[in-house]
Amino acid sequence: MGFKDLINSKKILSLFAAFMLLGTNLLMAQSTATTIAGTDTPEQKADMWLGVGYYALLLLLGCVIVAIIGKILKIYDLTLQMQGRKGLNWNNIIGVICLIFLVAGLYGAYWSLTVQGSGILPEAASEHGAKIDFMFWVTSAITLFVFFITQILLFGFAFRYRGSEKRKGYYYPHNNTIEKLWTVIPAIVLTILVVFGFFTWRTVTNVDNKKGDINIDVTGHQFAWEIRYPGRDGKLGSVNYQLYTANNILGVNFKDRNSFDDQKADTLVLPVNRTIRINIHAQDVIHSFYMPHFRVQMNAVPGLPTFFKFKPTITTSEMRNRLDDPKFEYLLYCNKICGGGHYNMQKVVRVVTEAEYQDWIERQKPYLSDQLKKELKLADRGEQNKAGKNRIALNN
Ligand SMILES: [Cu+2]
Repeated sequence: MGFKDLINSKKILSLFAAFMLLGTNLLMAQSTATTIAGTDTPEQKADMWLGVGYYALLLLLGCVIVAIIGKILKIYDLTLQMQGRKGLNWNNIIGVICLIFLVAGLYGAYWSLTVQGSGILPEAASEHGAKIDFMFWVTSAITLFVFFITQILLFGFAFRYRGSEKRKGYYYPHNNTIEKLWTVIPAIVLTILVVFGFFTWRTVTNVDNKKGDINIDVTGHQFAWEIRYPGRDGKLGSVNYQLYTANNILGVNFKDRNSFDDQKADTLVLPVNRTIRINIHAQDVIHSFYMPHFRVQMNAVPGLPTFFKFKPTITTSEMRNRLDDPKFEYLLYCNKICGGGHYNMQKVVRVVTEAEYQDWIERQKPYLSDQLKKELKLADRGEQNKAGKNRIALNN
């Protein structure tokens, strides 16, 4: 096989594509980690692509080296045969390669578990989070067990029973009992996992509305989250996208009395051990409201308000002590790649004591700003402005 054939080979090309993807992914992850503040300079981008090129070339080099070693072995084999000697034992070579692959692969899996695994989230900071974590660990334990057993059997058998002239293959085409076992056991395990997940999700999402729950509206748009608290009455005023203006970017309806005392906030501050209901909205594309430390995630869909109820159980300062990290903050992310500035949709979430919460909420500004008050008076005078406004709303 010449170099041209090597390049034309579909296998090599698909391997190359997979490697490119992996390399790009890895480098993009690294570059967002270092440029989280939104300073992705052209030099950094150039660096990233240089890195991708480097890994791609490295793969090509690796393929060429493997091909050359293969060729050398083949030539050596042919020379031996031409001299009338016994050629290389390819069955042994392939068997040993399988064994090396098994050991290297299992070590790779172990390395990934310890290195990437050490970046796992700290304990869940919400009441339902513990249930989600339990489910995660059960699923991981089962799948890891199956993974190790199947890989050892697969490559171990390929090595142990590699072709040999001394041995004759045992013809064993079918066994109904084994077929039944490997169909029924995975089916039972998967059913248990799915039913387990279904009931856990039900307990997380089927929560009654109770008095004293805190209702907060969070609206995603490209590229930020807007937060609205309900004010003293504990009720959020209704919203309508047609009421959108530059001063009323959430389209809050001020014909609804509940809106009058609504407040806007820059940080999501939550009192510990109170049930929080986050009403999730989106104004342009689908975003995803994601707070990993609380095991909370829900899509924000334009035109379809969703919600998530949960109870934070560990304050920020308590978590800082537990992790021995004085700079630790809970974070709210967007978990849908919603556009160029997606990485910037990050907000600090602070869990505080009830007293601290009361003190903080007192200091938040009303949503109904002075400019908005002026604007609303204008709107009252001329109903004919409404059509123009709607056009603005629709364009946004
Ligand atoms: Cu987003």
